[in-house]
Formats: sequence, structure tokens, C-alpha cells
Amino acid sequence: MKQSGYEVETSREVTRERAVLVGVIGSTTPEWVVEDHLDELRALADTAGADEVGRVTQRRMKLDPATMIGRGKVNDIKRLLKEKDARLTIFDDDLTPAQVRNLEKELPGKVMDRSGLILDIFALRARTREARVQVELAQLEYYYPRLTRMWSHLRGSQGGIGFRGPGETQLEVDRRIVQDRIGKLKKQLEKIARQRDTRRGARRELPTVALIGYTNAGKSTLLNALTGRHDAYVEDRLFATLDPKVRRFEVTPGHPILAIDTVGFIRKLPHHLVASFRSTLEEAREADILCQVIDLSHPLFEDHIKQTDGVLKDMGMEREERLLVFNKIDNLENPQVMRRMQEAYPDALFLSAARGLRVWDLRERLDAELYQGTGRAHVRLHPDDMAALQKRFPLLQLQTKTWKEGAVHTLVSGPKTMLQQALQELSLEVIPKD
Ligand SMILES: Nc1nc2c(ncn2[C@@H]2O[C@H](COP(=O)(O)OP(=O)(O)OP(=O)(O)O)[C@@H](O)[C@H]2O)c(=O)[nH]1
Ligand SMILES: [Mg+2]
Repeated sequence: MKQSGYEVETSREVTRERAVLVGVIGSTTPEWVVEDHLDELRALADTAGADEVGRVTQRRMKLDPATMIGRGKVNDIKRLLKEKDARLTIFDDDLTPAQVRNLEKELPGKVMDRSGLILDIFALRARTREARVQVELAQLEYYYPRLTRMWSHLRGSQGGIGFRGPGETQLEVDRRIVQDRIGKLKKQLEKIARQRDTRRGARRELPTVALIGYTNAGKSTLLNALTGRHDAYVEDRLFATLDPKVRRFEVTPGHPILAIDTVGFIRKLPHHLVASFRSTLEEAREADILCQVIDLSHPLFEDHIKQTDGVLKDMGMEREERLLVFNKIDNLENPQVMRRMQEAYPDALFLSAARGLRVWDLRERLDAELYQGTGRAHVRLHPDDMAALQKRFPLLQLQTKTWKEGAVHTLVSGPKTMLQQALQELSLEVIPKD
């Protein structure tokens, strides 16, 4: 018995890879930032199943376009790989297909970049059908240009009579297969999205908060803490959540709130993935409150805020009424940081989701913003808008309707955030009270 347990343990260890990490120090980024980026890369590698055995950094001035890093550094990596018996090199910066090729000629084993690594993790961890389809699509789109260049590379180096013809045909065939598959996956996604829209339509009547933010910030932990349940998956790994959950909870009896967990963001999220996870974030887009969770104990938390803002902006999801939640206050090395942020963001909340510290404040705040604050607005509605309004926002009440010039003048009232969203989404014309 003991022996078989031991064997299982060994085989798991054996399948882990050993990797050298490579980072480039830019002209404006200080060295410690690059080290922190490499720490994050190490966490990503760990999630993908590789252990860091060493790292190499280089200043940007000395870069060689053919291999990204300079000759001397390539040799350093080669030596390190041999010494540590490793066969994987991971670059923090994106490599072109040609750079990968050149580097793989010099270095033993595989060479990959951060984007490739993230795609790999998503492929490994996606569970639901939708997530799997999205990841496969992102992978095909990422590898497609690399596929074609791989073939032209093969033709170039081994080319000549006999190779060129079949190579060309093979390339065409491969391209078509990949294109067909991409087309099929896109159709599947559309279908899944339609099904989800139907489900969402049914839920939509409840006020909703979406938890968004950098990976490992504690979104899923916070979802559990808010709802008093412990079924959202939490792990000290990047991208623990790829299949977000939606949970219902009540602070005041009779005032249900939906909380949506989301996929975490990360710096340099491969843009194919951004595109394919857009639909997953659609639910968050329509939430009444966007709650941005930040790991205040992380040395780069300010950069995380920036990265998250960037993704939100790319997706057209910037909002004024975003609620900042600084998490992990139990884990601060320097309490000064919290004071500084409290001054910078007087409206933000500071809590510990894992310890349950001040989570109550957030529950109260959400309840207040979503229910207690009742908003009223006089609007001029076209009959079509009126139907849309009642369908999309059944919690809003329409009072004292009067017809004027083919439109209805009415007083709309209901939860403040929901009213705001309705006005914005349907571009309703607000009029002075008549
Ligand atoms: N010290 C401390 N750790 C926390 C706190 N909240 C969450 N964590 C830990 O942070 C890690 C990540 O938590 P998750 O809830 O999985 O984070 P997430 O934002 O959902 O991460 P992804 O799903 O990967 O995007 C886990 O190890 C949690 O236990 C907190 O308040 N204090
Ligand atoms: Mg999570």
C-alpha cells in the first residue's frame, strides 16, 4: 500500500517540468518590478505544472531582434538549463514565431512566452463546455499564424524539389482545416451565448453585483463570504476560476441580490483570450454594480488596478459608479499603504474576505445602493421603449402615464442603480416634471 502511494507521488513529481524564466528590464521599469513580474510568471508556470529553477534578466538596450535577448544571455540560459537539467524556457515578453524558432535552435527543449503559457493554463483548467470552446478558439487563433510560418520555415530550410509541392498542399489543407474548425467553434459559441442570454433574461429582474479584478485578488473568496456559502472554488493559484459562478444572497430579508464571480485579469492577457472571454464578462457588463476587488497586500496592487482598468476600457466597460474593494487587509506588511489608499479612495471599502473582516460593511453597502436608494425620474418614452423597459427592468415602476405627441410621459421609480442603468442603456430622455 505504502509503496503504491509513493509511486503515485513520484509520478506526479516526474510530470512536472523544470523551467528557466527570462525577463527584460525596460528603460523605464525598475529592476524590482521585473522581478515581481517574473514572480508572477513563476506562479503562472506553477499553475501550468512547471517549477522555476532559475531566471535570467536583460536590459532592453541590448536586445537582439532575432532572439529577443542578446547572444551572451542566450548562452547563460543554455548553461543554466544544462546545469539544472531543465528543458523549458519561458519569456515574460511576447516572442514572435521567428524568435521562438531561432531560440529553439540554440536551446535544449521548448521555448514559450507568457501568452502561450496563459493559453496553456486556460486549456488545462477550463471545465464547462463554453470555457472549453472559448479556449480552443483562442488557441487556434494564436497558433494559426505560427502554423503557416512553421510550414514556410520547413520549406525554406528543407525546401527544394519534392518538398515544395506537398508542403504547399499540406499547408493549404491545414489552413482550411483550422479555418473550418474556427468557423464551427464560433457557431457553437453563438449558440451557447444565446442559451445564456435566455437564462440571464430570466434572472435579470434581480439587482446584480459583479466581482471583477486581477487574478488571485480574492474574488471567489469574497463571493463565498458575501453569500455565506463555500462552494465557489478558491485556490492560491492564478486563474483558479475559469467557470464563474452566480450566487444569490440577501442582506435584508426580501431583498435578493445576485453576485457574479468572474475570470481574473492579468497583465498582458493574450488578446485572443480577451476576445473569447468577452462573452463570459457580458454578465458582468450588465450588472448594476461593478465591484473591483484588489489584493492590497500585493506589492504591485497599483499596477493591478491599472491593468484591470485597461481591460475594462478595452471592453467598453468603464463605469463611474465602480466600487473599489481592497482585500486581504489581514495580510499587510505596511499598514501605511492602507491609510494612503483610504485617502486616495475615500469611497472604497477595506476588508478581508478570508477572515470575514468588514465583509459586513460591503453587504450593507450593496444592500443600500441596490435597494434603499430609490431613484425617480420623469421620462419621455416611445411605446417601443416602454415595452423594452418593462421587459428588461421589471422592478422599475411606471406611474402617472400621460400621452403627449405619440409618446408617454411617465414617472419611473425603483432601485437607484437600476434606474441609472435603464436610463443609460435605453438612452431614455429625461424631462422636467410637468
Ligand atoms: N490573507 C488573505 N488571503 C486571502 C484573502 N482573500 C482571499 N485570500 C487568498 O487568496 C487566494 C486567491 O483567492 P481566490 O478567491 O481564489 O482569488 P480569485 O480572485 O477568485 O482568483 P482567480 O479565480 O484566480 O481570478 C486564496 O489562497 C485565498 O485564500 C484575504 O482576505 N486575506
Ligand atoms: Mg476565482
